[in-house]
Amino acid sequence: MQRLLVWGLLIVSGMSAVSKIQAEQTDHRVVTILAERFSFTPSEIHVAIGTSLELRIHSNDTMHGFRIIGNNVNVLVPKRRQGEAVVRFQAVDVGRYEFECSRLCGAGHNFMRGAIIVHADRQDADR
Ligand SMILES: [Cu+2]
Repeated sequence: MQRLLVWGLLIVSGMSAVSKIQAEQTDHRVVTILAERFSFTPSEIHVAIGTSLELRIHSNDTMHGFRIIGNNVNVLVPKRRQGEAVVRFQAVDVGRYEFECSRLCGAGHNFMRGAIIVHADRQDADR
């Protein structure tokens, strides 16, 4: 009986050590994006899986929108000098996550696109 208890304690302490390592490996990154007619800069953001990404989007001209396709993110980006939109994105799965302007802002509106690219390998992420 006592032996069983010792084993149980070993397993529990082993699990908490693993979750601690995972927590320490979570990268938090803040990226500032400039929105203007008709682009986002940067338009590609490369992160490693596990990254907690915070995007701070501000406009250099009129009001824009920022939508991540296939995700439920869709925010307004206030016009120049009126503040910024903050979007949080957890890089849970490897892949390419396209974003676009979601507010009709002029003739080139459809060109306002970009992507968050989530890599399995940390070395492929932006530094
Ligand atoms: Cu637009």
